[in-house]
Amino acid sequence: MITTVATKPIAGQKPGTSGLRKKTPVFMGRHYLENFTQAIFDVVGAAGKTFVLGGDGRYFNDRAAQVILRMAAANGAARVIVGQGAILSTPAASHLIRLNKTDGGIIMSASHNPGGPEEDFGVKFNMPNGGPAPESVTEAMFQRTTELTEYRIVEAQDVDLNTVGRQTLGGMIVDVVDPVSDYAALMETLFDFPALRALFAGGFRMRMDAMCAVTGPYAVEILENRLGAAKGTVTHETPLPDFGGMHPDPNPTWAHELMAEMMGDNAPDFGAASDGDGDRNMVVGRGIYVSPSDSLAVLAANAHLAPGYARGLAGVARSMPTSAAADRVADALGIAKFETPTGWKFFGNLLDAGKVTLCGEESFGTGSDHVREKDGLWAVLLWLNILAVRKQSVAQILSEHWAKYGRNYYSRHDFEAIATDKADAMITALRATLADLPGQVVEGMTITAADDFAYTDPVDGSVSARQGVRIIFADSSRIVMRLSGTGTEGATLRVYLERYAAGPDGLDLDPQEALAPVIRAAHGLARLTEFTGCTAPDVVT
Ligand code: VG1
Ligand code: CO
Repeated sequence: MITTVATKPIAGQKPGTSGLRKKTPVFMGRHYLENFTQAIFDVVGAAGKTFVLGGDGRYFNDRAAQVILRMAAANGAARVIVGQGAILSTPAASHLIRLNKTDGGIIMSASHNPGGPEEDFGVKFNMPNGGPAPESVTEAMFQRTTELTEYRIVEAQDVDLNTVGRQTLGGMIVDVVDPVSDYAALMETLFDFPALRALFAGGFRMRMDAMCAVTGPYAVEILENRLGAAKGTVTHETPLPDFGGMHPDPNPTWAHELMAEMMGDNAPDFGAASDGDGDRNMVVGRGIYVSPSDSLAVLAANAHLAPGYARGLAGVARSMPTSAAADRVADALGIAKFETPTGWKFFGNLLDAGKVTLCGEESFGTGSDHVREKDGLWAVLLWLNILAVRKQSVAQILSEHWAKYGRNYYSRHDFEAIATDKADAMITALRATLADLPGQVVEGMTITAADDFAYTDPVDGSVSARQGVRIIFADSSRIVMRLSGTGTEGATLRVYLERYAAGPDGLDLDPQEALAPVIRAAHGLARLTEFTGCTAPDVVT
């Protein structure tokens, strides 16, 4: 029985960098999830359509899935494919959307933000290509939330999401599928599994920290069951509603257990971690951390060693704040390179048009045209494939890479939970100075350009303005500043810092030391402490 429920618009249902993210109690509030879900279906249309549904298993994931299913049925959807237990990693959801040629999907996740009754929850819509909805679509959804007067929902018992198989809800088919098997099969088509099995059989040791989030079951199946990595290679492998209290953000600060092991005596050959929804990855060698920007560059330079990329790459795209290390590889390979705003949704058109094969972001995101999301485990497998072929350590691969291309020293400093008005005031003041910056000398470095990044999509011509302030120096050092679009509390200021060393000397410095003048210049130019009261970053990556 379909019920039409009267509702009123709820303020602030504006999707950010990657969907709508709020504190869980907000999402659990009266009509909050229902209004946003109705806005999604009103914009994309549900009648007769097939969608994918799943999430990272965080608190409220299971309840939200039941609500979304009942609303899909009430809005006339023909079929929903759901991961068992309402679980799907973000890349696996993207794959299922594409594999089944569906009309899109709804992913429940707040990604790297902590989960639990007092933590974060999120919902986003992905398009039939498997990628996050573009700004035009998320903006239409937001507009719709401001004018809603009712939503539709079927009154029914919960669907049994624990059992794989077909059921019906109202007139709608619900197919509960194993969340891992199709994804694992896709990975087998891209990477040399026999070579990886031989690598592990030869004694190669790895640690994968799933951080009590969604990657656990995927990593256990692929690394331990299919590739023969030792049992226990994957730690924190059971997804928990509160991620076991962990902050599932794979960076040196939050994945500190992994870092300690990789920097310690008896470290394994290779380490990796992933985030809440499985789309991010951190890669660590024995005794050496790989910055995400360098990881993208190394993957681009070596991807042809894996069967799925043996034909070579069409091009490489990176988000604007990501270092230019990947550009140097693209230039050397003679392939196209693109610079997009932050957020995976901007890669979708380039991937669909076949202009790029690999994409990456400094925020621990790498992926390729195999899906339309970044993909943590994919990146880990590509690294493993490269290690298996080159038979070198991560440290050797990095040092050879820097010797060939030079090194883009890189770091991101995050200043969290700043009062929004203070952060806005700082950025506004900084914007006002941009026109006067070129020609100025700061910390001995001459500024050659300063702007607020605007992007014109080369495929559909859409324009996205104000995507981050950048200040570029004559020696190709660079400062970028922008405010996060995924947080749920106050503002997070991200300061991205880069400095290039051509080598052969000076390739082995501590990045924070190498970047010291750039860091000082950033604080001075933005009058960071004066505006925000912050002196030191909360997270350094
Ligand atoms: C952050 C990252 C961005 C990433 C986004 C979603 O956005 O900087 O690179 O695409 O998170 O990743 P922001 O606006 O907070 O800087 V995830 O793993 O949260 O889906
Ligand atoms: Co994520």
